Amino acid sequence: MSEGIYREISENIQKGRAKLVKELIQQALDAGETPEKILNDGLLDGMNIIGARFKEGTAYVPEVLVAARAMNQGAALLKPYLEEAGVTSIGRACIGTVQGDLHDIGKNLVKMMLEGKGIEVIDLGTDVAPETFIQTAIEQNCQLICLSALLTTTMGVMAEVVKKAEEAGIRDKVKIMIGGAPVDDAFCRQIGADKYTPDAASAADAAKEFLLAM
Ligand code: B1M
Repeated sequence: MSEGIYREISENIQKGRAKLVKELIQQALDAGETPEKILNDGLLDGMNIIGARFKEGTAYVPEVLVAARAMNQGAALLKPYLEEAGVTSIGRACIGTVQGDLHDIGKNLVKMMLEGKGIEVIDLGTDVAPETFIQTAIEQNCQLICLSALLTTTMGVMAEVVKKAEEAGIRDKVKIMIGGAPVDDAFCRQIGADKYTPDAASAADAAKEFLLAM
């Protein structure tokens, strides 16, 4: 199958045509294309382009929203193909986008990749208060707390989560992982979190490494 299929998926993500995106993904899968390449060169390429247009002011919120919906539906279709066959649970994580932040596409991708590594994931959704992460980790026995933030105005909430984990006396029992466009390794060290990863696949690798070492 030609590289054209990825361009078509990308273009239709940008136009928010969820149904067509799903049909194209199925065609690509049937033709033996790998789910990782479909995700990276098709879905994420489309989201990156609409993201750049949003930034320069040539795409607006409604267009970004329909693109996001197409992206989420396409990613859901790919999910079973990205999961490692027959894996049993190696641990439990809770994940969410921090308080004040409604972006969930990256968080959903991280969730999907974690599940693909055999990690049970409790998805707290978006706009999640620091206390909710801590309470969930305690009540549900989560070894990992995974935080996503896309806004410079909300990344500070991650520091609150670290602080509340210390106050609750669970800091040495959980690993706190962070990610999202405005954060980096230096910020991770600054707030005392355990790991920053730049993308969903490396987040899943790091999570697995933590759980196997715990
Ligand atoms: Co918003 N938005 N947005 N937005 N939005 C950004 C983030 C922005 C950079 C666009 C811009 O202006 N340049 C900008 C933030 C600027 C800043 O803070 N510096 C911005 C803004 C300003 C806003 C609003 C304030 C706009 C407004 O209303 N005036 C508003 C805020 C609402 C709120 O949250 N309170 C807003 C709203 C929205 C929409 C609702 C329209 C929509 C979200 C829809 C949804 O999520 N369901 C939206 C979108 C889609 C974007 C952009 C275009 C795309 C984000 C995205 O989904 N990318 C974004 C611009 C951009 O990024 N180019 C933008 C694809 C996704 C796969 O990437 O989430 O980065 P990402 O996830 C990556 C990695 O970061 C990583 O893995 C993923 C890839 O594998 N990752 C982790 C993420 N979490 C991780 C956790 C980990 C590890 C890795 O460990 C736990």
